[in-house]
Amino acid sequence: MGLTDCLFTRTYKGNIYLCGKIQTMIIKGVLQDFQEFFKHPKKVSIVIHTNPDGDALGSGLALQGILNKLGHQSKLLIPNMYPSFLSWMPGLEEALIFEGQHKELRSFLYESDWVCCLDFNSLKRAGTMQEDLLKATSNRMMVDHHIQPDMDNFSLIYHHLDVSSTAELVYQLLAETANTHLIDTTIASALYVGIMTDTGSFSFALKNRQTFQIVAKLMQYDIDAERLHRMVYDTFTEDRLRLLGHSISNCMTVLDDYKTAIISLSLKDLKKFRYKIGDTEGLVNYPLSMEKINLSILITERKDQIRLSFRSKGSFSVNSFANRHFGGGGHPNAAGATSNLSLQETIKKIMEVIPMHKDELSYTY
Ligand SMILES: [Mn+2]
Repeated sequence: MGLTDCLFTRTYKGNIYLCGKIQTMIIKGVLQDFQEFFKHPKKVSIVIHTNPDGDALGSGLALQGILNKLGHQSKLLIPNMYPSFLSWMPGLEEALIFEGQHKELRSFLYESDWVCCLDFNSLKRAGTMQEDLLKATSNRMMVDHHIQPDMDNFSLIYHHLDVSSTAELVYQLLAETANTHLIDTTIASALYVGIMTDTGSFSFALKNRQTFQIVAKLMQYDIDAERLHRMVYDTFTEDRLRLLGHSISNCMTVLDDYKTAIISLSLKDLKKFRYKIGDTEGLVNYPLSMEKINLSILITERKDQIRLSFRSKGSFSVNSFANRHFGGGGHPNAAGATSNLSLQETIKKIMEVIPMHKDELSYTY
């Protein structure tokens, strides 16, 4: 089976297309709609989610690169600041950040013919930008891989659960619409960063061989994969590495009976290590490196709310867990939520709900 053999093959409920072989794919619109989108130059806002990660930024910058080559006028619009370990990504200097540049951002957004939402499944994930997105009269497209996409607020949807990342989907979409010839080293590098970061350097979310086939194709564009890895993962400040050490040594609780580890960080902890955006990125993954741990939870106190990150290995769905107890969501093995309780109350709630999942967490993986 080729890269794109199975798409646009079966009609389902009128305008919604579901792939016949891979039931986890949802496409709203027909191939021609997507082709037309690329073909006719227009003004396009590319919007990514709050607290943007490597996949959001990588897929956004790649799509922007392609659209601009096709004569579109496109800009990357971001709800809040990106982490410093991704700030080197080419093209980011031209992006507009809602927090700080909302006037300029709004004027571009409201004049746009299309808004492309990348790496998020519902407008609420755009946080502070949600209201403006709803007000803007532009057409909306979603390209995403998060569970249960909002079908109603988008006229075109390109969505697949069983892919590594949105970057992988952007590549697929370019292949479908015969635009891969426009990929260059910079665009390929951006897509590579998306796939690399959403798979934790090719260690999870690897559900199909297509991920590696696409990476192999990206390598044809002379990308420097080793350098890209170094730029993202080996650029810690001393404070960030010491915060990691502190988190594990002093702030982690291991619940052996529930195969769970919890790290909680107060504002005081963050301040002590001069926290900067991105400094806790990846921290939630460390407890899973313990042999018997199936669930890892990171609780971080922020000025206005508590942030929760959940990771699991094996069958325990953190998407369901985050949704049931905190109204959050994400993927089966990686999800997030927020809490309006205090840090202590949030920890207490977690300690209360974990025992409810004892049986589900008891497996050996
Ligand atoms: Mn993603």
